[in-house]
Amino acid sequence: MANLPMTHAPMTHAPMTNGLEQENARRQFLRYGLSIASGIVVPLGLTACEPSDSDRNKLSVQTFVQPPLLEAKNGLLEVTLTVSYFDTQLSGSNPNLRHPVSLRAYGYDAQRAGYCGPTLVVRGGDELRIRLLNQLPENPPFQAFRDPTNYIKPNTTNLHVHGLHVFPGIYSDVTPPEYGDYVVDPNYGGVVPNGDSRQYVYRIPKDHPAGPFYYHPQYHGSSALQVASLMSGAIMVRGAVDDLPEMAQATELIFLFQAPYFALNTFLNDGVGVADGRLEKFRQLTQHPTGRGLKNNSVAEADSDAQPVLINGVRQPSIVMRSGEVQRWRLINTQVFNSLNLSLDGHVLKQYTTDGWGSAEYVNHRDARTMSGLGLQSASDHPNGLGLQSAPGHTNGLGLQLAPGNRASVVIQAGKPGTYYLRGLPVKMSEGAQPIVLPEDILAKVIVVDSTDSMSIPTTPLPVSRFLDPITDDELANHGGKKRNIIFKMTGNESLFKSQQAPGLLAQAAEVWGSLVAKAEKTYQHNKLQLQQKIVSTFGSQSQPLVYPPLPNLTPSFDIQAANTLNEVVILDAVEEWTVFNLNQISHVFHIHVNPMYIIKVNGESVEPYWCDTVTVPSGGTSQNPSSVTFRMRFKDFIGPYLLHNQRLLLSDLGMIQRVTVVSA
Ligand SMILES: [Cu+2]
Repeated sequence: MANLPMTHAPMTHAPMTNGLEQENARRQFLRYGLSIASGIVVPLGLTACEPSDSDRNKLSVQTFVQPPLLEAKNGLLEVTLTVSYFDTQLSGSNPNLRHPVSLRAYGYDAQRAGYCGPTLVVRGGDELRIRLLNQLPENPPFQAFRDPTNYIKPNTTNLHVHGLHVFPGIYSDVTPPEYGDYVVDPNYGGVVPNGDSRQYVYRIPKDHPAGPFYYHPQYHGSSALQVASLMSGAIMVRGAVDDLPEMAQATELIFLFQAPYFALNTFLNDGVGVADGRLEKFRQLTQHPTGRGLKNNSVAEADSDAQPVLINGVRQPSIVMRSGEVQRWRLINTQVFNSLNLSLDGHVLKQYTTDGWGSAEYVNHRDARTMSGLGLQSASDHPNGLGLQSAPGHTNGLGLQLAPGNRASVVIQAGKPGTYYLRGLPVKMSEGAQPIVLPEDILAKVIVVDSTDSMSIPTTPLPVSRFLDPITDDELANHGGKKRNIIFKMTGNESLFKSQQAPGLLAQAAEVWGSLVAKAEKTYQHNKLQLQQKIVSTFGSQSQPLVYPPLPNLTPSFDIQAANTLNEVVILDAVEEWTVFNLNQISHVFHIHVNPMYIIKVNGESVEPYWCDTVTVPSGGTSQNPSSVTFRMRFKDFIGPYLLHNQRLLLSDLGMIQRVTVVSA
C-alpha cells in the first residue's frame, strides 16, 4: 500500500453496465488486494447505473483497504520483504486528523513500504521463500548506553512467522545458509541494517491446518519497538475449509489491528529527545505501555485521544456489505501490549478458527454491548472454548477477545440495511486496586445496503486437519508425558499500576522467573558488569554518562535478560503437559513458536479443550495464588531452537522470554 488511503475520498466512478458486474469488480478488487489511494464505491441499490448527482449522494464508500495479497503458484511463493522507514501520515483517534510519522515498515519486491506487509497466501505442501532485506540506517551509537547486550539495536531485525508449524533451525546444507523460523539470534547477530539480508525458507507441511497467521520481527530487545511501528503482515494458510463453495464465495477481509506508537507533542516524548512522529526509544513504550489507552478505574473516563487502533493503517474504516451477504473476516491483533474485545452491533461473529487453528463448529459471539460492563458473563455460546478465558476474575470481556498475537476467523452475515459499529469494548487487563482498563473504542463502521439476494453461511461440521486431533491422556502417557511449569512474574508489579502517575516505572518492573533463577541472576550480574565497563571505557568515569546522555532516563535499574538465559530442552516426538503460572495482577500473554498448544485447563479447572498458539494467562494472580493455563503439546516434526515468550512484546523484550530446544532422542 504505497499511498495513503483517504477516508471519504471522492472516487472516480468507472462507467458500469450493471450492478452485478460492479459487484464482481469490487470483489476482485477486495480479493486480490489493493494499494491505491481511493475508497470503493458501492451504490445503495444495485440497480443504480450511471448514477446522477442525487444518486451519488446516496453512495456508500468503503474505506477499508487491504494489504496487497501475494499467492503461491505451483507450490512456491517467493518474495523480498524490505525493511525501511516509511514517511507518511497516520490518524489519531480522530480519523480526519493525521499526524506525520516516520516509522519502520515493510515494503516488498519493487513496492515501497506500506502500512502493513503484503498478505502471503500458501497451502499445505507449499514453500514460502522470503528474502529479508534490511535497509534501515545504522543503529544509533548512543543506544549502546542502555545495555551492551540487548535492545541497543533498534534497526537490527529478523523475521518470525507467528504460529506457523515449520522448521525453526538453519538449513546449513546450502551456501550461504538459509533460515527456517530462526529467531534465536545472538545479540551480535540478526539482520543488521544498511543492506544486510537473509533468506528464509518455510516448508509448509502438507497437513498444516488452514487459518490466519502473521509475520513480524522477533529480534530480542527490538521486537516491541519494531512491531509497535508498522512491521507486521498476514499469512494465510489455505485448505479444505477454504474450498467449501460458501467460503470461497464469501468476500474475505483481512484485518491487521495495529496501534503504532509515536511521539506526539510531548506524549511518548517525556525527556527522551525523540522528534514527533518517531518511535526510537524503548522507553517510549515502557513509560506508556498501553499508549494513551490506560485508564483509571472508570470505563466512562473516555480519553479524547486514546491510543488509536488502526486497521491496515486506516482509522475507523467503513465496510460496505449487502443485506444478506456473507463475508469472512480474518482478525489479527498485532498490538504489542493491548488486548481487544470485539463486538459488532446487531450481528453475530461466527468464529471458526482460534489463531490459525480451525474448529468444526462455530462459536457465536453476539452483540455484546448489552452485556457491557465489567465482570458480566460472556455473550458467547461457549465461554470456555476457543480462546476465551471466562475463569472467575477474568470475565472482563464479553465479545471476541484477542490478546496481542491472537487471531480469529469469523463468518458474518449482514442484517438489515443500516450502519453498525465494530467496537473494541472495554478491556480490563489487570485486577488490583488500580486495574488497567482500556476504554471502549469504535474500530470500524459496517454499512449494510439493501439487497434481495442472500448468501448462505457455510454449514458445519467444517473440515479440520487431523493435525488438530485431541491430545488424549493415552497419547500423553505413551510419549513421555513430561510435565513442566513456566512462571511469569514481573517484580515491582505495583509499579505498573502506578505507571500512569509516574511514567517509566514499568521499565524497572519486568523480570522472568523460571526453573533456573540462579542462572538468570548470574546473567543479570554479568550484564550489569558489562554495562558498567562499557560506560567506563567510553567515558573514563562512571559519573560522566549521567551528564551526557541523560543515562537515568535511558537505562533501567536492571539489565534485561538475554533470550537464551533459560532453556527448555525437549526430546523429539515427546508429548508434554505444561502449566504456565502468572503471579501478577496483570494478565500475561503466553506464546510459543512452532508447535501449537492444546489448552485443557484454566486456573486448574478443566475447560472445553481447544488449540491455539497464543493464550492469555488470566489476570489476578498472586504469589500465593497464581492464575494458570495448562496445555499439552506435541513435539513431533522439528528439531531446533525456538522461543516462548510474553506476546505483550515489550515485556518479552524486558526478559519474559525463554528458549526451547528440541533435540533428537
Ligand atoms: Cu510467534
